[in-house]
Amino acid sequence: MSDHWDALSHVCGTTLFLDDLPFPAHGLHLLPVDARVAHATHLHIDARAASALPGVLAVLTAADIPGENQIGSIFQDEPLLAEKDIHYAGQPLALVVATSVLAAERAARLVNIECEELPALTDPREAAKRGELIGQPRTFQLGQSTTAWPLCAHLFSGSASCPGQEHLYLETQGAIAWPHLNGGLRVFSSTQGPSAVQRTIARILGLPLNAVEVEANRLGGGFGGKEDQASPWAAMAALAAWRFGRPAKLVLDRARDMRMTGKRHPYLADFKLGLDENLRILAYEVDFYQNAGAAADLSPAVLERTLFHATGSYFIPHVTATARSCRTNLPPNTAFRGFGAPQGMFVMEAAIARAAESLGIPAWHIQRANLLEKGQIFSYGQRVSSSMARRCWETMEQRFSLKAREAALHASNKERPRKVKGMAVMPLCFGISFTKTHMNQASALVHVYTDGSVSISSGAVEMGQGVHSKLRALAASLFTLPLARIRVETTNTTRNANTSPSAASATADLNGQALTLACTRLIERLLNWWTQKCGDQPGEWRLAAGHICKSPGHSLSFAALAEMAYLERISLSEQAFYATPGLFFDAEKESGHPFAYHVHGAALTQVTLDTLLGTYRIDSVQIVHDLGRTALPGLDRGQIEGALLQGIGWLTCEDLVFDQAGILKSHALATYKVPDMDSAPAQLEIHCLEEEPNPLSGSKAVGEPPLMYGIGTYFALRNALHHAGAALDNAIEAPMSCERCLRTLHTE
Ligand code: LUZ
Ligand code: MOS
Repeated sequence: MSDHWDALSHVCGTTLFLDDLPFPAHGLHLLPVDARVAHATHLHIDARAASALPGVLAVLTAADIPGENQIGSIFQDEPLLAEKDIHYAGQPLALVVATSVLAAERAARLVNIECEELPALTDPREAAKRGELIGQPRTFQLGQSTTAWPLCAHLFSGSASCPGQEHLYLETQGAIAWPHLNGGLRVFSSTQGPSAVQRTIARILGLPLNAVEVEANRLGGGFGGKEDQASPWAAMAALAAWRFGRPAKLVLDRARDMRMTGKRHPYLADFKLGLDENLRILAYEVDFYQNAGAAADLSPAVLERTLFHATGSYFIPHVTATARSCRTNLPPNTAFRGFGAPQGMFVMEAAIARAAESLGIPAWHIQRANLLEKGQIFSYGQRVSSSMARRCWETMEQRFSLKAREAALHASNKERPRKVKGMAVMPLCFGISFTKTHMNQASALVHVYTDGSVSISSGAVEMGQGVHSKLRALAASLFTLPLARIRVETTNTTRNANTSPSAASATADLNGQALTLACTRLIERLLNWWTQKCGDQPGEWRLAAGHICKSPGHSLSFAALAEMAYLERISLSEQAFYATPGLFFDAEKESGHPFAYHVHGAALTQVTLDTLLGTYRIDSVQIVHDLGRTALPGLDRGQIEGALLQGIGWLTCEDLVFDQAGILKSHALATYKVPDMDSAPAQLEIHCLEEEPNPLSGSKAVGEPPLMYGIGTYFALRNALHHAGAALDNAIEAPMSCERCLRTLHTE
């Protein structure tokens, strides 16, 4: 059997995603009308012809919003429906409400949009020059880099850019809203953050939060794209349901989803790196330009995580890392697996690659000389609490014979000049916790029914990552019951209030801890009650194999216990709350202890590049990963494989292209190439280290960290280009598509 609870229903096609939920014949179908230009003013919407079509109830605009036309969470800078100005192509302008999808489509085409077009700003450097910044630039500093430069034997500088990325969750954005009793609403949303959706709807409709119930059932993927950006669609559905007193449904088709939603942030960066004669990095200065798009969304938080990861897996005594969030006329970029860390780590690796190329040595000589050691300090003041950076590296180096591989590669390249091999190591260090300290909280609600079966609710959203399977296994082990006796419920704001989104790789940690508390307290209550009832001493009864037992022969099934507890009016329910202890961050000093722990690892990647065609294949990715002790190795392996492939896609084939006017050109799967089986490494080896388990739960967070192993593929390709004698310059640009390889090989 698979570790994943939904595996069977996924394979059989019976899992209920949002679009599969029952929807009545009298329900309303919605379609947003979006901007086709990236920047404009004097917007005028003429919906007379559209509204006159049969089956069309209304074309709603900003003027129809009864509450506040505002969906911004960190900053209040984004309307649900445009008012006077258009800030990006794909921005929602109006909402067609119709009795069928077809009628809505017809009407949407008839909505006449007039506006005065303005020049679009797409380049973050240009935006920064014009003062188009979201929030203040931020600087993390350790030591004093200016004093270190004169001490460096080698200095390197350059620039790097890394691309955005389309989330491409299999299930597109969508929501269904139902009018509910006493003026309330029940909303089903494909969201990672039911409480975020609830807040947005309440604000748009001017309702108290308790009038809005939000439920997330199963998601066909989120990847961060539904952390904040599931909210507008749910707010639109709620607006229509509230206005017309009928159920209303909005599901984006793929084309609209691709052009209307924000993506991973593209970044530009300038760097300067100084090494001593032993390849120790003495100083690093880096300056990031984050392309935030047209509104803040989660950009300031993403920016912060970039700074937290700007030095990757290395200890650098003198660091000055500055980052600014630049407002442009692109769709507002948002959370995406890794949340700014991949960009920070990419630039660090770019600087090291640049140094290695100049010195004519393998980059791993520099990497290895600078790995984090226990007790050292990050630029944000937290101490390194683990020796896993070096442990993972050494295991990788020995297990996968790094030195021998390097030698074999050179031999092969001499022999076969057309098929050139390249290699790179990618060490990993990823901080676990929401960087906003207050978000590190969770709750769980547990019911035991009188037949001894168990129902669990928490803030954890199941989006395919398997968190419900993890919670289920956890409860089963605490209750010593078979999995079949445990049910994990949908995620619902009336059962778990004020929840953080399922994000930051922390969902299983946070909700698992709350669940452990709830189950433990409930079990203790039942044991204590029963022990007293029997007149026995505390500790004489314990729970094992679905029974409570005293000595052999003295046992009672959990089901019988539950039934008796009910008859004696003992509560069979428990709610618990968990907040990660020890976290703090002083934003004035840019210093503190933001992470519960770090996840480490090292990946060795080898590629073969066809120097005539620019095509390549990934021969192997071999990973040593700091996983801790896991109860569900299949699930965790699935996360590692999936994240790796997503990371490979980001920096190789996924080429997100906006033109100068801010129009998305790669707006369909015909033009936006996602990784497929041919992108997967021919050989994939994952070796997990258990020796430093998560002190709380055994296994360490695994959702995001392995994405960053994909960075190794980029640098392995660059290494192959280097060996092929291509003219590499100081500007290190991604993605490394076959097209870019070909151009790099053949420009003189
Ligand atoms: N979301 C968020 C995240 O709101 N804060 C974070 O720190 C974070 N980190 C990773 C992924 N999502
Ligand atoms: Mo996220 S990038 O929603 O963990």
